[in-house]
Amino acid sequence: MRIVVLTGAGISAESGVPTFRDAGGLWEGHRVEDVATPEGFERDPDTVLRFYDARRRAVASVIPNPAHRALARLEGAIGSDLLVVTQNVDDLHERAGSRRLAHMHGELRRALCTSCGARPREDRDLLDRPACHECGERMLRPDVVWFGEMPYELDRIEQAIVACDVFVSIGTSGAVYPAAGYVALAAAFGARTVELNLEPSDAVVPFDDARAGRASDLVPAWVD
Ligand code: BJW
Repeated sequence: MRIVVLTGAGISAESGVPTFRDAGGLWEGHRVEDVATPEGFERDPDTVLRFYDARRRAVASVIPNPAHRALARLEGAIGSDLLVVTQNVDDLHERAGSRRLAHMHGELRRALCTSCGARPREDRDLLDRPACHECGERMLRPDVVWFGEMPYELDRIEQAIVACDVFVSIGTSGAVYPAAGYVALAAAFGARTVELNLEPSDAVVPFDDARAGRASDLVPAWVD
């Protein structure tokens, strides 16, 4: 049975990573257009770099929770029949042991060189303007996908969705495209669709099975 799992901020919430759109969420104190658009970065790069440096350091201090670990166990059981597509820029899935993973909105622990396009692993604060390992320019930004930019690995993700038997959405509000459209794509190609979320999301089409609760309870129960 081929399974595609789409994860969002809700799966990392119980590890201590704030979600975006809940009260007190990540955008609190920031306008989305100031910190998560290319235009915001152009206007005020220091504010954006400070925001992402702080988040990268915060994520380094938290650990995967039972939901991340359950998905890693599922990969251990079914191997290449599973693809985890995450919208999250943290690395909690890989730290839990997942390897078949697509980071469609990029990764906080990587930088993107705006001069040569290199995407090096980068643990230094980007606000300090470190030089690119490839070309030496001091023009690094976080390797994350902002509004108006093209998400990563779309071909691989869509091929897996149209071929899957089960599509599972975990901890995402369904507010951001193209990820929000994946349940409709999966349903159109005959997959059974399942949602595991604190509360039912704003999905474009209803899920076949929607379970409400905390990811750290629902995901292990669904996997095991
Ligand atoms: C729990 C829980 C617990 C809490 N247990 N659950 C079509 C229509 C309209 C607009 C568009 C459209 N297509 C494109 C657009 C424009 C735009 C868009 O979607 N705008 C919307 C505002 C409508 N999209 C884009 O610009 C995208 N690019 C693009 O489309 O390129 C062109 C293209 C064309 C054709 C095909 C393909 C592409 C890029 C979007 C980039 C999003 N980037 C961000 C920031 C990343 C960097 C960073 O982290 O700062 O990604 S925005 C932010 O939202 C982040 C997230 O990955 C993303 C999704 O958020 P998520 O994960 O759903 O979090 P929340 O907070 O919204 O929800 C949390 C959920 O968890 C809630 O439901 C809670 O209930 C639940 N929860 N605790 C279980 N313990």
